[in-house]
Amino acid sequence: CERKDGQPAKQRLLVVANRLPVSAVRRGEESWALEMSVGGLVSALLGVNDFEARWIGWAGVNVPDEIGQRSLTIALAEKRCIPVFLDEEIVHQYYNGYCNNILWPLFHYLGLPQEDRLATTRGFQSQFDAYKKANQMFADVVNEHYEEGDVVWCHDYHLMFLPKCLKDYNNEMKVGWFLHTPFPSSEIHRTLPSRSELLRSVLAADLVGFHTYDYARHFVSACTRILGLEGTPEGVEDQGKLTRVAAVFFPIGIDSDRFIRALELPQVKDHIKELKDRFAGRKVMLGVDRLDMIKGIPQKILAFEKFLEENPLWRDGVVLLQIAVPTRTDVPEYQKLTCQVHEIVGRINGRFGTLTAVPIHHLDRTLDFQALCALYAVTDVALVTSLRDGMNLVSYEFVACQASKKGVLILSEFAGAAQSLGAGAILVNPWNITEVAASIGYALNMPADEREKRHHHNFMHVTTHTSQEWAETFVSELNDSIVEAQMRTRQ
Ligand code: ADQ
Repeated sequence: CERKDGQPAKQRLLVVANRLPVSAVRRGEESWALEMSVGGLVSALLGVNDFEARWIGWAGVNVPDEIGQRSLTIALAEKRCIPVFLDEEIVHQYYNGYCNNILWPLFHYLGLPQEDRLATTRGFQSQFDAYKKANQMFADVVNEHYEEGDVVWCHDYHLMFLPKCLKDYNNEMKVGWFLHTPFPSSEIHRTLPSRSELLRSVLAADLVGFHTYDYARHFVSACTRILGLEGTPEGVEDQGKLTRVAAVFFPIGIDSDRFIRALELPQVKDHIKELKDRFAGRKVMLGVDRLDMIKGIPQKILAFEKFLEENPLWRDGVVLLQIAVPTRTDVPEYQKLTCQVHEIVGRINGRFGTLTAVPIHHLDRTLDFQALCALYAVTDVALVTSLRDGMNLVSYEFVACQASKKGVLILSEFAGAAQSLGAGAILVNPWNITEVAASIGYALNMPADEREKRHHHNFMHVTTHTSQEWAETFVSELNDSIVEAQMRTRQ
Protein backbone atom coordinates (compact mmCIF):
# COMPACT_ATOMS: atom_id res chain seq x y z
CA CYS A 1 0.00 0.00 0.00
CA GLU A 2 1.64 3.30 -1.10
CA ARG A 3 1.05 7.00 -0.58
CA LYS A 4 1.01 9.50 -3.48
CA ASP A 5 4.68 10.38 -2.82
CA GLY A 6 5.72 6.72 -3.26
CA GLN A 7 6.34 6.13 0.44
CA PRO A 8 4.63 3.09 1.94
CA ALA A 9 1.46 4.15 3.76
CA LYS A 10 1.65 3.93 7.51
CA GLN A 11 -0.81 1.62 9.20
CA ARG A 12 -3.66 3.45 10.89
CA LEU A 13 -3.67 2.98 14.63
CA LEU A 14 -6.58 3.96 16.83
CA VAL A 15 -5.21 4.41 20.35
CA VAL A 16 -8.10 4.26 22.80
CA ALA A 17 -7.42 5.39 26.37
CA ASN A 18 -9.59 6.88 29.09
CA ARG A 19 -7.82 10.25 28.81
CA LEU A 20 -6.61 11.98 25.68
CA PRO A 21 -2.98 13.18 25.79
CA VAL A 22 -4.37 16.72 26.16
CA SER A 23 -6.81 18.16 28.67
CA ALA A 24 -9.28 20.79 27.52
CA VAL A 25 -10.22 23.92 29.45
CA ARG A 26 -13.12 26.01 28.19
CA ARG A 27 -12.26 29.67 27.53
CA GLY A 28 -15.47 30.76 25.82
CA GLU A 29 -18.52 29.24 24.15
CA GLU A 30 -16.42 27.96 21.25
CA SER A 31 -12.92 28.56 22.49
CA TRP A 32 -10.70 25.96 24.10
CA ALA A 33 -7.23 25.81 25.69
CA LEU A 34 -5.54 22.45 25.27
CA GLU A 35 -2.81 21.39 27.71
CA MET A 36 -0.59 18.33 27.58
CA SER A 37 -1.47 15.81 30.31
CA VAL A 38 1.14 14.28 32.61
CA GLY A 39 1.33 10.53 33.04
CA GLY A 40 3.07 7.36 32.03
CA LEU A 41 0.84 6.40 29.11
CA VAL A 42 1.16 9.80 27.45
CA SER A 43 4.95 9.81 27.93
CA ALA A 44 5.27 6.37 26.41
CA LEU A 45 3.10 7.02 23.39
CA LEU A 46 4.63 10.42 22.59
CA GLY A 47 7.57 8.74 20.90
CA VAL A 48 5.52 6.48 18.69
CA ASN A 49 5.62 7.72 15.12
CA ASP A 50 5.65 4.64 12.94
CA PHE A 51 1.90 4.67 12.60
CA GLU A 52 -0.76 7.04 11.48
CA ALA A 53 -2.08 7.28 15.02
CA ARG A 54 -5.28 8.84 16.26
CA TRP A 55 -6.25 9.06 19.91
CA ILE A 56 -9.74 8.41 21.15
CA GLY A 57 -10.57 9.35 24.74
CA TRP A 58 -12.11 11.73 27.23
CA ALA A 59 -10.73 15.30 27.33
CA GLY A 60 -11.26 15.59 31.09
CA VAL A 61 -14.08 18.12 30.84
CA ASN A 62 -17.88 18.00 30.95
CA VAL A 63 -19.34 19.49 27.75
CA PRO A 64 -23.14 19.23 27.90
CA ASP A 65 -23.97 21.55 24.96
CA GLU A 66 -23.83 20.77 21.27
CA ILE A 67 -21.92 23.95 20.34
CA GLY A 68 -19.22 23.10 22.85
CA GLN A 69 -18.97 19.50 21.68
CA ARG A 70 -18.68 20.58 18.05
CA SER A 71 -16.03 23.24 18.69
CA LEU A 72 -13.99 20.97 20.96
CA THR A 73 -14.09 18.19 18.37
CA ILE A 74 -12.66 20.63 15.80
CA ALA A 75 -9.96 21.93 18.17
CA LEU A 76 -8.89 18.40 19.08
CA ALA A 77 -8.82 17.22 15.46
CA GLU A 78 -5.68 19.32 14.93
CA LYS A 79 -3.96 17.18 17.55
CA ARG A 80 -5.30 14.01 15.93
CA CYS A 81 -7.53 13.48 18.93
CA ILE A 82 -11.16 12.37 18.90
CA PRO A 83 -13.21 13.07 22.04
CA VAL A 84 -15.60 10.82 23.88
CA PHE A 85 -18.09 12.97 25.78
CA LEU A 86 -18.92 11.66 29.22
CA ASP A 87 -21.43 13.46 31.44
CA GLU A 88 -20.84 14.27 35.11
CA GLU A 89 -22.84 11.39 36.48
CA ILE A 90 -21.03 8.82 34.33
CA VAL A 91 -17.66 10.31 35.25
CA HIS A 92 -18.59 10.13 38.91
CA GLN A 93 -19.72 6.51 38.79
CA TYR A 94 -17.39 5.11 36.13
CA TYR A 95 -14.17 7.08 36.60
CA ASN A 96 -14.12 8.21 40.23
CA GLY A 97 -16.13 5.21 41.36
CA TYR A 98 -15.41 1.97 39.58
CA CYS A 99 -12.01 2.85 38.04
CA ASN A 100 -10.35 4.84 40.77
CA ASN A 101 -12.05 3.61 43.89
CA ILE A 102 -12.29 -0.08 43.06
CA LEU A 103 -10.00 -1.27 40.26
CA TRP A 104 -7.01 1.03 40.91
CA PRO A 105 -6.51 0.12 44.61
CA LEU A 106 -7.35 -3.53 43.98
CA PHE A 107 -4.86 -3.93 41.14
CA HIS A 108 -2.18 -2.29 43.34
CA TYR A 109 -2.90 -4.54 46.32
CA LEU A 110 -4.12 -1.58 48.40
CA GLY A 111 -7.32 -2.21 50.29
CA LEU A 112 -10.09 0.35 50.27
CA PRO A 113 -10.13 2.88 53.10
CA GLN A 114 -12.14 1.37 55.96
CA GLU A 115 -14.91 3.98 55.92
CA ASP A 116 -15.36 3.61 52.15
CA ARG A 117 -15.53 -0.14 52.18
CA LEU A 118 -19.22 -0.60 52.90
CA ALA A 119 -20.31 2.39 50.85
CA THR A 120 -18.37 1.07 47.88
CA THR A 121 -19.77 -2.40 48.35
CA ARG A 122 -23.31 -1.00 48.30
CA GLY A 123 -22.66 1.24 45.31
CA PHE A 124 -20.81 -1.48 43.44
CA GLN A 125 -23.48 -2.56 40.99
CA SER A 126 -24.39 0.95 39.84
CA GLN A 127 -20.70 1.80 39.41
CA PHE A 128 -20.11 -1.33 37.36
CA ASP A 129 -23.15 -0.55 35.22
CA ALA A 130 -21.75 2.94 34.61
CA TYR A 131 -18.37 1.38 33.75
CA LYS A 132 -19.98 -0.81 31.10
CA LYS A 133 -22.01 2.10 29.79
CA ALA A 134 -18.91 4.30 29.52
CA ASN A 135 -16.96 1.54 27.75
CA GLN A 136 -19.86 1.22 25.31
CA MET A 137 -19.64 4.97 24.64
CA PHE A 138 -15.94 4.61 23.82
CA ALA A 139 -16.82 1.70 21.53
CA ASP A 140 -19.43 3.80 19.70
CA VAL A 141 -16.81 6.46 18.92
CA VAL A 142 -14.26 3.86 17.78
CA ASN A 143 -16.86 2.25 15.55
CA GLU A 144 -17.74 5.58 14.00
CA HIS A 145 -14.12 6.28 13.03
CA TYR A 146 -12.96 2.76 12.24
CA GLU A 147 -11.78 1.94 8.71
CA GLU A 148 -11.05 -1.53 7.44
CA GLY A 149 -7.44 -2.53 8.20
CA ASP A 150 -7.12 -0.25 11.23
CA VAL A 151 -5.57 -1.58 14.38
CA VAL A 152 -7.46 -0.68 17.55
CA TRP A 153 -5.26 -0.56 20.64
CA CYS A 154 -7.19 -0.29 23.92
CA HIS A 155 -5.36 0.83 27.03
CA ASP A 156 -5.59 0.13 30.68
CA TYR A 157 -7.96 -0.87 33.45
CA HIS A 158 -10.52 1.78 32.52
CA LEU A 159 -11.36 -0.06 29.32
CA MET A 160 -11.49 -3.75 30.19
CA PHE A 161 -14.98 -4.02 28.79
CA LEU A 162 -14.08 -2.38 25.49
CA PRO A 163 -12.63 -5.36 23.56
CA LYS A 164 -15.93 -7.19 23.90
CA CYS A 165 -17.99 -4.16 22.83
CA LEU A 166 -15.78 -3.73 19.75
CA LYS A 167 -15.91 -7.36 18.72
CA ASP A 168 -19.70 -7.34 19.15
CA TYR A 169 -19.78 -4.60 16.51
CA ASN A 170 -17.35 -6.21 14.15
CA ASN A 171 -15.61 -9.47 14.79
CA GLU A 172 -13.04 -8.69 12.07
CA MET A 173 -11.67 -5.64 13.93
CA LYS A 174 -8.06 -6.10 15.05
CA VAL A 175 -8.23 -5.42 18.76
CA GLY A 176 -5.36 -5.34 21.25
CA TRP A 177 -5.51 -4.46 24.95
CA PHE A 178 -2.59 -3.43 27.15
CA LEU A 179 -2.62 -3.07 30.92
CA HIS A 180 -0.39 -0.34 32.41
CA THR A 181 -0.95 -1.32 36.04
CA PRO A 182 -0.02 -4.62 37.64
CA PHE A 183 -2.51 -7.45 37.18
CA PRO A 184 -2.82 -8.80 40.72
CA SER A 185 -2.66 -12.35 41.93
CA SER A 186 -5.81 -14.31 41.05
CA GLU A 187 -6.58 -14.49 44.79
CA ILE A 188 -7.05 -10.71 44.74
CA HIS A 189 -8.91 -10.60 41.43
CA ARG A 190 -11.31 -13.27 42.76
CA THR A 191 -12.74 -10.81 45.27
CA LEU A 192 -14.21 -8.58 42.54
CA PRO A 193 -17.95 -9.18 42.12
CA SER A 194 -17.55 -8.53 38.38
CA ARG A 195 -14.46 -10.76 38.10
CA SER A 196 -15.76 -13.12 35.39
CA GLU A 197 -17.38 -10.53 33.17
CA LEU A 198 -14.21 -8.42 33.09
CA LEU A 199 -11.98 -11.37 32.23
CA ARG A 200 -14.31 -12.56 29.47
CA SER A 201 -14.47 -9.06 27.98
CA VAL A 202 -10.69 -8.73 27.88
CA LEU A 203 -10.44 -12.19 26.30
CA ALA A 204 -12.47 -10.92 23.36
CA ALA A 205 -9.28 -9.08 22.26
CA ASP A 206 -6.88 -10.76 19.82
CA LEU A 207 -3.82 -9.87 21.88
CA VAL A 208 -3.52 -8.94 25.54
CA GLY A 209 -0.26 -7.37 26.81
CA PHE A 210 1.31 -6.78 30.22
CA HIS A 211 4.49 -5.12 31.46
CA THR A 212 5.93 -8.19 33.15
CA TYR A 213 5.79 -11.95 32.98
CA ASP A 214 4.30 -12.06 36.51
CA TYR A 215 1.28 -9.92 35.59
CA ALA A 216 0.63 -12.09 32.50
CA ARG A 217 0.90 -15.23 34.63
CA HIS A 218 -1.58 -13.81 37.18
CA PHE A 219 -4.03 -13.03 34.37
CA VAL A 220 -3.81 -16.50 32.84
CA SER A 221 -4.21 -18.11 36.24
CA ALA A 222 -7.28 -15.93 36.96
CA CYS A 223 -8.80 -17.16 33.67
CA THR A 224 -8.02 -20.74 34.61
CA ARG A 225 -9.26 -20.56 38.20
CA ILE A 226 -12.24 -18.28 37.77
CA LEU A 227 -13.44 -19.16 34.27
CA GLY A 228 -12.13 -22.73 34.13
CA LEU A 229 -10.39 -22.03 30.80
CA GLU A 230 -7.23 -23.64 29.58
CA GLY A 231 -4.00 -21.62 29.84
CA THR A 232 -1.53 -22.52 27.08
CA PRO A 233 2.04 -21.20 26.61
CA GLU A 234 0.60 -18.71 24.07
CA GLY A 235 -2.39 -17.51 26.03
CA VAL A 236 -5.89 -18.56 26.99
CA GLU A 237 -8.10 -20.85 24.95
CA ASP A 238 -11.90 -20.76 25.04
CA GLN A 239 -13.82 -23.16 22.79
CA GLY A 240 -11.16 -23.15 20.11
CA LYS A 241 -10.56 -19.36 20.20
CA LEU A 242 -7.09 -18.43 21.41
CA THR A 243 -6.46 -15.03 22.97
CA ARG A 244 -2.74 -14.43 22.96
CA VAL A 245 -1.40 -13.21 26.29
CA ALA A 246 2.12 -11.88 26.38
CA ALA A 247 4.59 -9.88 28.39
CA VAL A 248 8.09 -10.80 27.27
CA PHE A 249 7.75 -8.94 23.98
CA PHE A 250 6.42 -5.78 25.52
CA PRO A 251 8.44 -4.07 28.19
CA ILE A 252 7.27 -0.49 27.81
CA GLY A 253 9.99 2.14 27.49
CA ILE A 254 10.51 5.84 26.86
CA ASP A 255 11.68 7.88 23.90
CA SER A 256 15.20 7.97 25.37
CA ASP A 257 16.63 10.06 22.49
CA ARG A 258 14.21 12.86 23.32
CA PHE A 259 15.72 13.11 26.81
CA ILE A 260 19.32 12.74 25.64
CA ARG A 261 18.83 15.42 22.96
CA ALA A 262 17.18 17.78 25.44
CA LEU A 263 20.34 17.85 27.55
CA GLU A 264 22.14 19.54 24.65
CA LEU A 265 19.69 22.47 24.48
CA PRO A 266 21.16 25.79 25.68
CA GLN A 267 18.14 26.46 27.95
CA VAL A 268 18.56 23.06 29.62
CA LYS A 269 22.31 23.62 30.02
CA ASP A 270 21.61 26.98 31.68
CA HIS A 271 19.10 25.34 33.94
CA ILE A 272 21.58 22.63 34.91
CA LYS A 273 24.14 25.28 35.78
CA GLU A 274 21.63 27.17 37.94
CA LEU A 275 20.71 24.01 39.81
CA LYS A 276 24.36 23.09 40.35
CA ASP A 277 25.07 26.55 41.78
CA ARG A 278 21.94 26.45 43.92
CA PHE A 279 22.84 23.10 45.51
CA ALA A 280 26.64 23.41 45.44
CA GLY A 281 28.30 21.37 48.19
CA ARG A 282 25.25 19.13 48.66
CA LYS A 283 24.31 15.83 47.05
CA VAL A 284 20.94 15.98 45.30
CA MET A 285 18.34 13.27 45.80
CA LEU A 286 15.21 13.32 43.65
CA GLY A 287 11.67 11.96 43.67
CA VAL A 288 9.25 12.65 40.78
CA ASP A 289 5.80 11.14 41.17
CA ARG A 290 2.13 11.71 40.68
CA LEU A 291 0.82 12.30 44.19
CA ASP A 292 -0.81 8.90 44.49
CA MET A 293 -0.90 6.34 47.33
CA ILE A 294 0.78 3.74 45.14
CA LYS A 295 3.91 5.89 44.81
CA GLY A 296 4.89 5.50 48.49
CA ILE A 297 5.76 9.19 48.99
CA PRO A 298 5.22 9.27 52.80
CA GLN A 299 7.30 6.09 53.17
CA LYS A 300 10.08 7.66 51.08
CA ILE A 301 10.16 10.82 53.17
CA LEU A 302 10.12 8.88 56.43
CA ALA A 303 13.06 6.81 55.22
CA PHE A 304 14.93 10.03 54.40
CA GLU A 305 14.17 11.31 57.90
CA LYS A 306 15.56 8.11 59.38
CA PHE A 307 18.71 8.52 57.29
CA LEU A 308 19.21 12.08 58.57
CA GLU A 309 18.51 10.97 62.13
CA GLU A 310 21.18 8.27 61.95
CA ASN A 311 23.74 10.23 59.92
CA PRO A 312 24.16 13.70 61.46
CA LEU A 313 27.21 14.36 59.29
CA TRP A 314 25.06 14.22 56.17
CA ARG A 315 22.50 16.78 57.41
CA ASP A 316 24.24 19.67 55.69
CA GLY A 317 25.41 17.57 52.79
CA VAL A 318 22.24 16.30 51.11
CA VAL A 319 18.92 17.67 49.88
CA LEU A 320 15.82 15.76 48.76
CA LEU A 321 13.80 17.36 45.96
CA GLN A 322 10.36 15.80 45.79
CA ILE A 323 8.24 16.87 42.83
CA ALA A 324 4.70 15.57 43.26
CA VAL A 325 2.13 16.42 40.64
CA PRO A 326 -1.36 16.42 42.20
CA THR A 327 -3.86 13.99 40.69
CA ARG A 328 -7.52 13.17 41.50
CA THR A 329 -7.62 16.24 43.73
CA ASP A 330 -11.39 15.97 44.25
CA VAL A 331 -11.06 12.58 45.97
CA PRO A 332 -10.93 12.86 49.82
CA GLU A 333 -8.37 10.07 50.10
CA TYR A 334 -5.97 11.99 47.85
CA GLN A 335 -6.60 15.24 49.75
CA LYS A 336 -5.70 13.37 52.93
CA LEU A 337 -2.51 12.09 51.34
CA THR A 338 -1.49 15.64 50.35
CA CYS A 339 -2.01 16.86 53.93
CA GLN A 340 -0.10 13.90 55.31
CA VAL A 341 2.88 14.52 53.02
CA HIS A 342 2.90 18.27 53.83
CA GLU A 343 2.80 17.52 57.52
CA ILE A 344 5.73 15.09 57.42
CA VAL A 345 7.80 17.41 55.22
CA GLY A 346 7.10 20.35 57.57
CA ARG A 347 8.09 18.32 60.60
CA ILE A 348 11.37 17.14 59.05
CA ASN A 349 12.30 20.58 57.75
CA GLY A 350 11.53 22.03 61.19
CA ARG A 351 13.65 19.36 62.79
CA PHE A 352 16.72 19.41 60.54
CA GLY A 353 16.51 22.75 58.70
CA THR A 354 18.63 25.81 59.40
CA LEU A 355 18.03 29.50 58.73
CA THR A 356 19.65 29.11 55.33
CA ALA A 357 18.75 25.60 54.18
CA VAL A 358 16.09 22.88 54.49
CA PRO A 359 16.64 19.18 53.81
CA ILE A 360 13.45 18.67 51.74
CA HIS A 361 12.09 20.79 48.90
CA HIS A 362 8.62 19.52 48.19
CA LEU A 363 6.71 20.89 45.18
CA ASP A 364 3.06 20.07 44.45
CA ARG A 365 3.28 20.73 40.75
CA THR A 366 4.09 19.65 37.26
CA LEU A 367 7.46 20.58 35.83
CA ASP A 368 7.89 21.28 32.15
CA PHE A 369 9.93 18.82 30.14
CA GLN A 370 13.15 20.87 30.03
CA ALA A 371 13.11 21.60 33.76
CA LEU A 372 12.53 17.92 34.43
CA CYS A 373 15.49 16.89 32.24
CA ALA A 374 17.77 19.38 34.00
CA LEU A 375 16.71 18.03 37.40
CA TYR A 376 17.31 14.43 36.34
CA ALA A 377 20.77 15.42 35.07
CA VAL A 378 21.96 17.03 38.32
CA THR A 379 20.62 14.27 40.57
CA ASP A 380 23.03 12.04 42.49
CA VAL A 381 20.46 9.58 43.79
CA ALA A 382 16.90 9.01 42.48
CA LEU A 383 14.41 7.51 44.90
CA VAL A 384 11.52 5.50 43.46
CA THR A 385 9.65 3.84 46.31
CA SER A 386 6.33 2.80 44.76
CA LEU A 387 4.32 0.42 46.93
CA ARG A 388 3.22 -1.12 43.61
CA ASP A 389 3.71 0.24 40.11
CA GLY A 390 2.94 -1.33 36.74
CA MET A 391 6.35 -0.26 35.42
CA ASN A 392 7.46 3.28 36.50
CA LEU A 393 8.86 5.40 33.72
CA VAL A 394 10.43 8.02 36.01
CA SER A 395 13.20 5.51 36.71
CA TYR A 396 13.80 5.19 32.95
CA GLU A 397 13.82 8.95 32.41
CA PHE A 398 16.35 9.44 35.21
CA VAL A 399 18.69 6.83 33.70
CA ALA A 400 18.42 8.41 30.24
CA CYS A 401 19.62 11.76 31.63
CA GLN A 402 22.56 10.41 33.63
CA ALA A 403 25.17 9.76 30.91
CA SER A 404 27.63 12.18 32.49
CA LYS A 405 26.82 11.98 36.21
CA LYS A 406 26.13 8.24 36.55
CA GLY A 407 23.95 8.67 39.59
CA VAL A 408 22.37 5.85 41.55
CA LEU A 409 18.80 4.60 41.27
CA ILE A 410 17.10 3.30 44.41
CA LEU A 411 14.10 1.36 43.14
CA SER A 412 11.18 -0.41 44.76
CA GLU A 413 11.12 -4.12 44.18
CA PHE A 414 7.35 -3.74 43.67
CA ALA A 415 7.69 -1.60 40.53
CA GLY A 416 7.64 -3.48 37.22
CA ALA A 417 10.89 -1.63 36.40
CA ALA A 418 12.65 -3.72 39.07
CA GLN A 419 12.59 -6.56 36.55
CA SER A 420 14.31 -4.55 33.82
CA LEU A 421 16.56 -2.18 35.81
CA GLY A 422 17.10 -4.45 38.84
CA ALA A 423 20.70 -5.33 38.03
CA GLY A 424 21.76 -1.67 37.93
CA ALA A 425 19.55 -0.25 40.68
CA ILE A 426 19.57 -0.78 44.42
CA LEU A 427 16.33 -2.68 45.02
CA VAL A 428 14.41 -1.99 48.21
CA ASN A 429 11.22 -2.96 49.99
CA PRO A 430 9.58 0.50 50.35
CA TRP A 431 7.64 -0.62 53.44
CA ASN A 432 10.92 -1.21 55.25
CA ILE A 433 12.15 2.32 55.98
CA THR A 434 15.22 1.01 57.83
CA GLU A 435 16.31 -0.75 54.66
CA VAL A 436 15.57 2.29 52.47
CA ALA A 437 17.48 4.58 54.87
CA ALA A 438 20.48 2.22 54.73
CA SER A 439 20.27 2.16 50.91
CA ILE A 440 20.36 5.96 50.84
CA GLY A 441 23.64 5.84 52.78
CA TYR A 442 25.00 3.15 50.49
CA ALA A 443 24.04 5.09 47.37
CA LEU A 444 25.52 8.39 48.59
CA ASN A 445 28.82 6.70 49.41
CA MET A 446 29.01 4.43 46.36
CA PRO A 447 32.44 4.42 44.64
CA ALA A 448 32.58 5.81 41.11
CA ASP A 449 33.46 2.50 39.42
CA GLU A 450 30.41 0.74 40.92
CA ARG A 451 28.17 3.66 39.91
CA GLU A 452 29.54 3.50 36.40
CA LYS A 453 28.93 -0.25 36.10
CA ARG A 454 25.38 -0.02 37.43
CA HIS A 455 24.56 2.96 35.26
CA HIS A 456 25.93 1.28 32.13
CA HIS A 457 23.64 -1.71 32.63
CA ASN A 458 20.55 0.44 32.99
CA PHE A 459 21.47 2.92 30.26
CA MET A 460 21.84 0.05 27.76
CA HIS A 461 18.40 -1.21 28.68
CA VAL A 462 16.67 2.18 28.54
CA THR A 463 18.19 3.15 25.19
CA THR A 464 17.42 -0.17 23.51
CA HIS A 465 13.93 -0.87 24.91
CA THR A 466 12.20 2.28 23.77
CA SER A 467 8.56 3.24 23.52
CA GLN A 468 8.78 3.07 19.72
CA GLU A 469 9.93 -0.51 19.93
CA TRP A 470 7.22 -1.33 22.43
CA ALA A 471 4.46 -0.01 20.18
CA GLU A 472 5.87 -1.50 16.98
CA THR A 473 6.28 -4.91 18.58
CA PHE A 474 2.79 -4.84 20.04
CA VAL A 475 1.14 -3.91 16.76
CA SER A 476 3.18 -6.34 14.71
CA GLU A 477 2.38 -9.16 17.17
CA LEU A 478 -1.26 -8.19 16.93
CA ASN A 479 -1.16 -8.35 13.13
CA ASP A 480 0.58 -11.76 13.34
CA SER A 481 -1.92 -13.10 15.89
CA ILE A 482 -4.72 -12.41 13.50
CA VAL A 483 -2.98 -14.10 10.56
CA GLU A 484 -2.27 -17.13 12.78
CA ALA A 485 -5.88 -17.25 13.97
CA GLN A 486 -7.10 -17.18 10.35
CA MET A 487 -4.74 -20.03 9.47
CA ARG A 488 -5.96 -22.05 12.46
CA THR A 489 -9.58 -21.57 11.40
CA ARG A 490 -8.81 -22.74 7.85
CA GLN A 491 -7.05 -25.95 9.04
P1 ADQ B 1 2.06 6.64 36.02
O1 ADQ B 1 1.49 6.09 37.27
O2 ADQ B 1 1.62 7.98 35.62
O3 ADQ B 1 1.81 5.65 34.78
P2 ADQ B 1 5.06 6.64 35.55
O4 ADQ B 1 5.31 5.44 34.71
O5 ADQ B 1 6.09 6.86 36.58
O6 ADQ B 1 3.66 6.58 36.31
O7 ADQ B 1 5.00 7.90 34.60
C1 ADQ B 1 4.81 9.18 35.09
C2 ADQ B 1 5.07 10.19 33.98
O8 ADQ B 1 4.61 11.45 34.42
C3 ADQ B 1 6.55 10.33 33.66
O9 ADQ B 1 6.72 10.52 32.29
C4 ADQ B 1 6.97 11.59 34.44
O10 ADQ B 1 7.99 12.33 33.84
C5 ADQ B 1 5.70 12.38 34.46
N1 ADQ B 1 5.62 13.14 35.72
C6 ADQ B 1 5.38 12.64 36.95
N2 ADQ B 1 5.41 13.64 37.86
C7 ADQ B 1 5.69 14.77 37.19
C8 ADQ B 1 5.87 16.15 37.57
N3 ADQ B 1 5.74 16.55 38.82
N4 ADQ B 1 6.15 17.03 36.61
C9 ADQ B 1 6.26 16.63 35.33
N5 ADQ B 1 6.12 15.36 34.92
C10 ADQ B 1 5.84 14.45 35.82
C11 ADQ B 1 1.12 4.40 34.57
C12 ADQ B 1 1.50 3.27 35.52
C13 ADQ B 1 3.00 3.06 35.49
C14 ADQ B 1 3.46 2.78 34.06
C15 ADQ B 1 2.93 3.83 33.11
C16 ADQ B 1 3.20 3.47 31.65
O11 ADQ B 1 1.04 3.54 36.84
O12 ADQ B 1 3.37 1.98 36.33
O13 ADQ B 1 4.88 2.79 34.01
O14 ADQ B 1 1.53 4.00 33.24
O15 ADQ B 1 2.75 2.19 31.35
